[in-house]
This record gives sequence, structure tokens and C-alpha cells, in this order.
Amino acid sequence: MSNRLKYQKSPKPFETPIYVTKPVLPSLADYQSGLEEIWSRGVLTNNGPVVERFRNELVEYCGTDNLCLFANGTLALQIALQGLVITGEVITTPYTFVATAHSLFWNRIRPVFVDIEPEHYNLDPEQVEAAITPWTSAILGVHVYGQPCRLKELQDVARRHNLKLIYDSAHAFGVRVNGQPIGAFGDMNMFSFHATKLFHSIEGGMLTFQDGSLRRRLDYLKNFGFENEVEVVMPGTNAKMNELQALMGRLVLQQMDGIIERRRIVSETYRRLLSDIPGIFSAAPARPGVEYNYAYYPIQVDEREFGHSRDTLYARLKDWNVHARRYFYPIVPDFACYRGIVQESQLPVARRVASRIITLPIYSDLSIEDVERICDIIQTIHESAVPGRSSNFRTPARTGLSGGEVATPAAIRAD
Ligand code: T4K
Repeated sequence: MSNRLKYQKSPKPFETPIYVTKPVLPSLADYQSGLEEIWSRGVLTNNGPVVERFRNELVEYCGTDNLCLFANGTLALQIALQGLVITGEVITTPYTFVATAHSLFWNRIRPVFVDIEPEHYNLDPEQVEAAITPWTSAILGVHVYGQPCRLKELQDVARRHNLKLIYDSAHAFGVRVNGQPIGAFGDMNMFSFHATKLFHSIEGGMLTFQDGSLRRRLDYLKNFGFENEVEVVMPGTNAKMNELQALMGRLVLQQMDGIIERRRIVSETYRRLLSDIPGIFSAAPARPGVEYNYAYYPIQVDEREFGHSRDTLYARLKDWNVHARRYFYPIVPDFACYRGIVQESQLPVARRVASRIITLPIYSDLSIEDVERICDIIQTIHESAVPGRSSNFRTPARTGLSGGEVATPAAIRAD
């Protein structure tokens, strides 16, 4: 029996854009009441009381006091590297958001890109070990889409070679492994609280770490190195979270359980409905012992089976007002500023995944009807490529639509 709940022959385009994500917003009244308190106090930043309260709540949520807050995830990661005094070479993944590699660059560290494993698109521990040189000082893994790296294997490699193990956990807030928060693994974890993340504080970042003595150093580094009004103990930067960010974070944190549960339902609906569409492959589900956060919904497109390339699907979805994203294409070493570090023949798994990936819209108030409609649209796009079915599907370029016009499916189908 078909998995499809409803299959509309010709799904309608969305009236308002469906983006890849949409931030959770607390009630305006709650945010306003928090703002009134901030207004009356007149303290907007520099470790005010709302940031302090937010930190305490995160300490409870994350189960560790070894935690610092930052203005954003990128600065947090740059400071993590400073805090651990990482130098020389760091082995990292090519399949990530550019900020991972940029954080190394800003610390004058050479990124050594190694390939990923095909299951969850994270660093392949065997390749990491093979890339270690006398200059390697750390491994920087990324829990891509919130799916944990091979934690034990990476930890073993790090131990064997006396390397620091840092995780870019930008996508992994709320993930647990064998009952432990993801931040309990490795020497240090960076979480992004950007508005596009399932948990956010508008902009924001957090470091969690094992060695509690690092906290003072990290606090200095994010506040110019100030010990007091007249003493600067190290050349820090300005990476402080402000009160308005913390207020947003506190209110969103209250909704955390519901956020993950709603995303789980969206994600499982996609998995069920997409399994029927030839050439569309959902990523592997979470491994046993992983409590996943459903941060993203990546699919791979097999052009031969689907009938259209990934890029055509990506472009055609926009005709229905569905704005998916190709996270993470191109891979980082193919950006102009990193070109030349690796050869084109290297990193075959990362290149293959990047050429086939699309991340579909997922957020907690995306309705199941909308998920069904997105799947219907993907099915319709697939059928437009099958000879004898919907063969009159035409691209906007062939309709004669002018630049400003919205190319709806109705507009691009010939009667
Ligand atoms: N490491 C990793 C692995 C990361 O993924 C990231 C960030 C970082 C490090 C760095 O952390 P942060 O310094 O950012 O804290 C977005 C985010 O800006 C970025 O935070 C995120 N990763 C990356 C994966 O995605 P863009 O350039 O794709 O964002 P943008 O503006 O195109 O937004 C995507 C969609 O989200 C839009 O089409 C509409 C929707 N949106 C966006 C914003 C900002 C909203 O509905 N509301 C909003 O306020 O990078």
C-alpha cells in the first residue's frame, strides 16, 4: 500500500514562502514584559542579570557548570581555539558551514580537510588518523545536521595521538547520546544559538568544556581580557552576549521539549512520504542510543532515478514557493578562499554528498498538511520528468515570463 496520505495531482504553490527554517518566537507579550524589566534597569550588555539567569538555566539544561555564553557561535568557536591554545594544523571536515574553517583561519591555524562517512556526513575517524602529522594539535569535528560524529572512535584517535578534540555542535543543541548531553563529549563543544537554529537567542553561542579551569580564560577572552577597570590580563576580543539575546534565549528554552517533539513529527512525516518517490533518499535515522533533535531534514537526489538533477529540483521547488537549501554545497575547500588546499580528486564522499544534497524546510510550526504538500510537489516534479507523464512541464525560462513575475506551476504548464 502506498505511504502517501493524500496525493494531489497538481499541488498548489504556497501563498507565502516556505523557507528552510523559521525561528521559534515566544509570545510578544512575554518578550515585551522582559524588555520592560531591561528598560527599567538600563543594563543592556556586559554580563547583565538576564545573561546570568540564562546561563544558570542552561547549566541546568546541559547538566554542566562548565559553560560560557557568547555573542554568536562563530566567535565562540574562535575563542574555543584560543582558549585551548590550538596551533599548527587541525584536522576538520570539508562538509560544513564555512564558519568552521573560518574559525581556524582567524587563529592562523591550517585546516586539514579529510573525507566524511556516508551515513551521517561526519568526519571519518580512519581518515582523521591517517592525516595526523607532527604539526597536528587538534581534531575539529562537526555534528552535521545534529547527528553525532563517531564519538568513541574520534576520542580514541585523539587519545592515541594526544590531540585536543573539539566539536562544532552548532546543530546539535538538545541531542543526547546514551543519556548524556552531546556537550559531554570531547574537550570542548560550540553551540550556535542563531535564529536559524532549533534553539536560538536571535544570535548567540555557547561553549561547554570538560576542564573547569578554562572558564576564567574564556571569560577573559570574550571581554577584552579585563580583570578589572585597570588590569588587562590577555588580548581578548568582544564576544559578549547581550541582555536582549538572553531574554529571547530564556523564553525559547522554556519551549525546548515541545520544539523537538514537533520537529520529530515533521521529520517522520517526510521520511514516510518521501520513501515512495524514486531517486529521493532521506539520510539514515539516528543511531541507537542517540536522542536526536531533528535539526535539519536532508535528502539526497539521485538524478537518474528522480529524473531531474538536484539543482533542478532546488530551482523548481521555488516555483511552488518552497525555498529549500543546499546545505552544504559547495564543500568548504571549493570556496575561493580555501581553494588549492586539496585536489579536486580528493574528498570523494563529501563531493558526492554535496552534489546531491538538499535540506528541506523543517521548523516546529510547519504543519503536517504543508509537509504533505511539499512531498506532493516533489512527486509532481519527479513525474514531470517521466516520459508520457506530465511531459508538458516547462521551466520558467520557456514560458516567456518577465524577470519580476512569479513563476507559479500554473504559469509554467502549457495547456
Ligand atoms: N558551524 C556550523 C556547522 C554552522 O552551521 C554555523 C551556522 C556556525 C558554525 C556558525 O554559527 P553562528 O555564528 O551563525 O552562530 C545560516 C545561519 O546564518 C548560520 O547560523 C547557520 N550555521 C547556517 C547553516 O545557516 P544562511 O546564510 O543560510 O542564512 P539565511 O539568512 O539565508 O537564512 C536561511 C533561511 O532562514 C532564510 O531563507 C529564511 C530563514 N530565516 C533566517 C533568518 C536569519 C528566518 O526565517 N528568519 C531569520 O531571522 O546561514
